Amino acid sequence: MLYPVLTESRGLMDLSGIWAFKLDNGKGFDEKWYEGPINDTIPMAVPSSYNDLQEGEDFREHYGWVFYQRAIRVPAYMRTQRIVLRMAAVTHIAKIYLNGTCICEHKGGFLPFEVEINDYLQDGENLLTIAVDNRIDHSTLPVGSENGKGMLSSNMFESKTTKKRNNPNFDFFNYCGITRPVKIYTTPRDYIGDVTLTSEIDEGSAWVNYEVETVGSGEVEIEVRTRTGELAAKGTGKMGRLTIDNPVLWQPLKPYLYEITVRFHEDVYTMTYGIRTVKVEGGKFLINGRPFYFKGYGKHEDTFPAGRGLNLPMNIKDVSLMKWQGANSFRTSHYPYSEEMMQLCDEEGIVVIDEVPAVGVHLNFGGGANFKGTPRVETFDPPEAGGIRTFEHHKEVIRDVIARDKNRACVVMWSIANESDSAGKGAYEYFKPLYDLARSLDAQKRPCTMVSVQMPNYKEDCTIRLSDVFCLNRYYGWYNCGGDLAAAEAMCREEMEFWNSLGKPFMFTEYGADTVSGLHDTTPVMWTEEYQVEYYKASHRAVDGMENFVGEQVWNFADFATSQGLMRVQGNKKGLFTRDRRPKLAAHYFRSRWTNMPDFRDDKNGENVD
Ligand code: BDP
Repeated sequence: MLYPVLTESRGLMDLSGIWAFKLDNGKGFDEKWYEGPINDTIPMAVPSSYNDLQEGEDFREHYGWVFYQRAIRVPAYMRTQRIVLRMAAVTHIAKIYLNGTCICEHKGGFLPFEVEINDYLQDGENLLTIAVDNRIDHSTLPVGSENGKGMLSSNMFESKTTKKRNNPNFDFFNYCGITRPVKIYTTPRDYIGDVTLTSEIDEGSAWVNYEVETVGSGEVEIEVRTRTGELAAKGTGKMGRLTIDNPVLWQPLKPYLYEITVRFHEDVYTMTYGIRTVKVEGGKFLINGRPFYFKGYGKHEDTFPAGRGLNLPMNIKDVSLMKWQGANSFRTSHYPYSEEMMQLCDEEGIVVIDEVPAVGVHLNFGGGANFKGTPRVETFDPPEAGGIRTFEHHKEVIRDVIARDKNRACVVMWSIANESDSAGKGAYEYFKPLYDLARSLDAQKRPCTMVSVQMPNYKEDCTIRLSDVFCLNRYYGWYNCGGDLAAAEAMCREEMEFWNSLGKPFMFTEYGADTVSGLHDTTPVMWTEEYQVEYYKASHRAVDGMENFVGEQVWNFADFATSQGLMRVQGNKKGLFTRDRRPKLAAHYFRSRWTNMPDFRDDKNGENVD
């Protein structure tokens, strides 16, 4: 799906701003709040998560629907064109009403969707209402407990409350709302529907293969220009292969983006594109044929008070901090990040593992703060027996993330899930078709992975049969052997020797220790800044030098909000940075480690070779 841009043929209006907002009191749909201006609303920022923008538990922990509303007018000169309303992310379920008519419904909180609105627009003022449901259960991604019931991780014993609430089967706060921009864009009636690009490189030469999807009649023309505007290649026809002379490649931290212009009849679409290749060969992860080493993080889109709302200044700051630390990559744990962040990574040369929102596909374990999950149910049992019902939706999110991000140079691997029940009965049967789907949809044929949870029976993990790269979340020295780093190091090494023996690349996609900023001790005890540093040093002693170990992504870049729980101190504290991006001791430790560590394994001097 194309990102909306302003061109000589396309209009663009951003509907960001203050909208009217109201929590559903259970009557919103019966009273048809979408048919007219809603009474007693409060102002609400769009885009943003709403949860932290008003005080009190009832607001923050609201369970169910909320309504957003605003008036829109569309300039008369645009009305001859095709007019599209595009939501970049509404978490988790949306119903879109225009002048009282439901024009679109969508499930999934982290990917864009759109609807043509010409037939519903009136002259003058139009009433746009977006109803948003934040409920999660065994059919949603991410997964929550069924029907607003279930054990909270803060409960040692069963609670008698009948109050329904979201019980995430994952370790981050269930921030909701219209979290990314809502836009209106226009195209001519005959228009460019999609563009797919792939690259080949060979000893100083490069080719860009393109395929353009169109609606209507006309001829396709495509141009590739350098950053300074010189023509690098051009072609005609819906698909073709363009030769790029003297190509400049997109490289980690040394990005180069070409400008692509596609014309079709009256329509013009422009985008940037980086030429690079990605391949797994033996135990190596090759970018442009060179063995890359991932240095970076699992992250979250999580800031105060926007929650998961698009925060452009923080995105810029985060990439700046990554560079300050000598990092080169991150994973979009645990859902696709904003298109603006992906564009920034293309422009800044930050390598991304792109993850779908499949977290919590493990009914006996909810990750981090929630060890309980939903007991006595096998994850992949048939739905009638209480098993997970995410399979069809899982296919949708894979399809949609690839449709959105397929042309991005920064994306080097797809992550099909985080910490699923990948050693459970039926896991291979559930996941094999999903890997097949991702592989068939991605024209760039990027490697696929699934991030696996620490478990004693790791040799039964179905990722061994399915993944191109083994991505491991390991907490030796925290959830296991906490306070005994010598034992942690030995156990970690023993397991890593197993992964190293399989002949494929493997890496840490999570490892870390909760650390409250400002807690210090001469003896490094758990929760202190000193312990976090010692924890990482022990982990590194266990894996450094292993032949097929291709990277280290810490958990987490920064502290982040979670559900309340006995193991969470106003959120998860495993950040190298605090939530407001102040460095802990470990941030300096990694800065010194990573700035002395090359981005490519074939670079013995610590200098990257062009
Ligand atoms: C893993 C999860 C991650 C958690 C982390 C933790 O993948 O979402 O936040 O551990 O416990 O279970 O900190």
